[in-house]
Amino acid sequence: MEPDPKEAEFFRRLDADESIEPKDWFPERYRKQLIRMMSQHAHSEIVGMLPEGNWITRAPTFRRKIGLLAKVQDEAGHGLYLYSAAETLGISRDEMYQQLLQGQAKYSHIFNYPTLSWADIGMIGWLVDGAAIINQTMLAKCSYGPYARAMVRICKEENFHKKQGMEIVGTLMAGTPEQRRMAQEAFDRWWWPTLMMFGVPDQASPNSAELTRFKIKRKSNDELRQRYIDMKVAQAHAFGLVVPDPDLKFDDATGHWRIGPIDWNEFYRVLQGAGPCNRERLEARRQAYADGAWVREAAAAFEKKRRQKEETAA
Ligand code: FAQ
Repeated sequence: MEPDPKEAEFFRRLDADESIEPKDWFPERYRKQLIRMMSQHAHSEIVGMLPEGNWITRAPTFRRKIGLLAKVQDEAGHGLYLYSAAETLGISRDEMYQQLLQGQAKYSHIFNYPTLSWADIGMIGWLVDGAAIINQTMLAKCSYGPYARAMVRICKEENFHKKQGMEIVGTLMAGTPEQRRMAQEAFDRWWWPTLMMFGVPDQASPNSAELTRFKIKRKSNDELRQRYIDMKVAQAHAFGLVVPDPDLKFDDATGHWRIGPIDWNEFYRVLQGAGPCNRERLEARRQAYADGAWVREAAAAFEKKRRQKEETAA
C-alpha cells in the first residue's frame, strides 16, 4: 500500500527536526498523545500549587513568604500557558478542567504527598522542581512548537524555584541539630516519590515508543531518572544529607550512582487514588472552582453586554 502523502510529509518533517505547528497536518494519535500529556502537565501545575500553598501563611520569615507566594503564582501561570498551548490542539480549557474535577484526568502523583514541615518546601523546590527541570528541558526540544516554546519559559522559572529550594535546604543544613534533623526527615520522605516523577520503567511504559517516534520524548524515562539520581546524590552529599537507600552505590565502570529497587506498588496505589492527599487535593480544586462561579458569571455577563453594544453600534 502506498503511504499516505500527508503522513509521509509529517514524518519527513520530524526527521528534519522541523517544528510541527497547530495549522499543520498531523496524525490523530499525535494530537491525542499531546493532549494527554499537556493536559496532565497543566493539571500538575495547578494541583501542585496546593502542597506549597499550605505553607504561605506559616513561612518562617517575611522574605520566605514573598518567595513562596511568587513561586505558587508562577505555578498557576505555568498551568495557564499549558492549557493555552493544549487548546491549539482543538480541546477547550473548560473540557480539560472538567476532566480533572471529575477525577478522569491524571496529574503528577507527587502532589498527593503532604507538606508536614517547612523543610518540605525546600525539598519541593530542590527535588520536585529539580526533577521537573530535567524532564522539561528535554520537552523544550519536543516536536510540537507550542509545547516546546511554553517549556522554555517554564524551565527558566523552575530554575529559579529550584534555587530557592536549595537555599532553604542549605540554610536548614547549616542550622541547629533540630533543623538538620527536620531536613533529613523531609528528604527521607521525598526522595523515593521524586524518582517516580519520571514515569514507569522504560520496558513497562505503554506510551514511550510512540512518543519517541513522534519526537515528543527525546530521552527515555529511565535515562532522565538516572540523570536526576547522579545530580541529586552529589548535591545531597554536599548538603550533608544521607540518601535513604541502603543499596545506593557508585558504579565505577559506568560513572553512575546505582539505587535499590523503587517501590512501584506505592506509585500505582497513589495513581489509583489511595495516596495520602488524593482526596484532599481534588476537593480543594473542586471547591476553588465552585467559589469562582461568580467570577465566571460576571465575566460572561460583561462579555454579553460588550457584544450587544458592538452590535448596536454596527
Ligand atoms: N504521575 O507510559 P508512561 C512539576 C502515568 S510538573 C502520574 O511512562 P508517559 C512542576 C502516565 O500518565 C510535573 N501519572 O507515560 C511543579 C501513563 O498513564 P496514561 C508534571 C504518571 O506519558 C513543581 C502511565 O503512568 N510533569 O512538577 C506518572 O510516556 C513544583 C504510564 O506511564 C509533566 O507532566 C506520574 N509521575 O511518561 C509544579 C511533564 N508517571 O496517561 C508545582 C510532562 C507516569 O497512559 C510545584 N509529562 N504516569 O493513562 C511527561 O513527561 C510524561 O507524561 C511522564 C510519563 C514522564 C510524566
